[in-house]
Amino acid sequence: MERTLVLLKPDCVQRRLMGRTIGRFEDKGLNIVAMKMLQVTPELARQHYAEHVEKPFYPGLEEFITGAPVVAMIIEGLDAIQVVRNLLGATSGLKAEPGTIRGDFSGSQQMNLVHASDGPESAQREQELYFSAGEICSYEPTLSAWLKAADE
Ligand code: FUP
Repeated sequence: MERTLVLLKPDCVQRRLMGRTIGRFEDKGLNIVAMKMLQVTPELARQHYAEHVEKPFYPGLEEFITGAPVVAMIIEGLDAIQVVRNLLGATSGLKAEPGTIRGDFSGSQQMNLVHASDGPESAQREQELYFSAGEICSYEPTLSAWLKAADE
């Protein structure tokens, strides 16, 4: 089992797409083990996007991500990091395949609705950035036996 950090970005919240986006993860059989709404501060934005802080697009990205609330989630499942990235689609909504969240709902590189960790290290780092251990609710979904074989 893997865990990954997902953010419903300000455009997702403002466009009333939270429910449909969360539904995509639930429909796939993934397990949401933590969730909260928060306002990203400039300081948190710089930590989250540490690898991009020096890039020319960073000031616009910070203004966007701090411009309205976000919803942060930890999502759990087999190969959850890659499975969630696949559900999101390519970074730019203009390039993302139809059927993906970004491909179906976004036509923008910046306003691409959802963030998800891109590997095991960032998943760990980003989970710790948004959640304390006590905010994570581990539980066994009663549906588990009907979502995958016992030896998977
Ligand atoms: P992703 O891993 O899909 O979130 O994408 P990146 O880490 O490459 O980029 C982080 C965020 O910066 C993306 F959500 C989109 C945004 N971005 C821009 O706004 N302009 C750019 O030129 C590149 C990325």
